Amino acid sequence: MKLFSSVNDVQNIDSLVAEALALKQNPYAHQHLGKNKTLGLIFMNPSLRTRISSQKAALNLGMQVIVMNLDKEGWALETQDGVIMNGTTVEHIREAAGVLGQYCDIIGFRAFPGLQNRDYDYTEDLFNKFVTYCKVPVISLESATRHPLQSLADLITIKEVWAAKNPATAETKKPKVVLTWAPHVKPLPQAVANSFAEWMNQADVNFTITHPEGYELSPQFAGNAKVNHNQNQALQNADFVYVKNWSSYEDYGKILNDGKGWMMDNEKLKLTNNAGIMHCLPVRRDLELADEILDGPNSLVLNQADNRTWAAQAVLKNMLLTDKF
Ligand code: AN0
Ligand code: CP
Repeated sequence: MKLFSSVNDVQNIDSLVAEALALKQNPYAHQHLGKNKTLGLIFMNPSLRTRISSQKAALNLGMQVIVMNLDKEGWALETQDGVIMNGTTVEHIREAAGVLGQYCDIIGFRAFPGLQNRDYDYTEDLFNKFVTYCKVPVISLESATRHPLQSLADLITIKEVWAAKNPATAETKKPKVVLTWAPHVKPLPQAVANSFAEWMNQADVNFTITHPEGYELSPQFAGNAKVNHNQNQALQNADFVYVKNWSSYEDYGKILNDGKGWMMDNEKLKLTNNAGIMHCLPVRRDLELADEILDGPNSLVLNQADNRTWAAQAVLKNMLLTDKF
């Protein structure tokens, strides 16, 4: 694997999940694989989980890790070609990425969307330019439209919990997975929801999306998933509920309503099949998700965060094993 930017970069998602679960059982089994290899983690936006879990994964494989918050610690980046750089930008992405690729064997890169111009964000211009100019394998640490390491960790969590709950029938019985929109006060990217939908559409699950009207995801990501604007109906008999806010794709980057009545709480939990409740974190308590859920027995948010390490380690191991190395 030379690029991990979406589910389409993975040959077999079940094998990748199995690989991650094997690494979770035996984290140091390949501790010499990364000897004298350097992972660079380059952030244009904040991070807690992605930053630390990716470092941990690389250290488990014996790699060296360099981290840079490029938006704050680097020179102001120009991304457009053919501009005379007589304004505020100091360094072009062509040189910045080219230089970073010389120092690192694999690079993780995070760049959120501006949420101003849908066409621009959905071309993944910045992420794709970084991939082109750094010339080494790249892992998305969340780009404008996707967060694949998160989605892989989410799938690992679902498979793991489902197998533990149904030891005899996990292989034959599909869980019902519901992605539900949640309220928020800031316009957030669609990336986590897009990516989760893209992975669930390829996984062995029954998948439903619920959100208020106007929050339809891009058809490219929603695919053939069932969409229900009635949250209570959608939650019926759910085995897993994935809670996430996103801003509108149609009325791009906008918050369309106050989201009253959409927060997942213990009342709504009763509609489900005692569902595991998921969120990628960071979560705003009692706005996106009720305290009582986060502090209760159904919350899987820490399981998901734990699985971020094994997701990253499975991807890194795969990259270290490609012909290039
Ligand atoms: C980001 C998002 O929604 O894409 C990162 C989530 C992992 N969340 C926030 O900005 C709060
Ligand atoms: N879930 C996630 O990606 O968290 P961070 O933004 O803290 O990395």
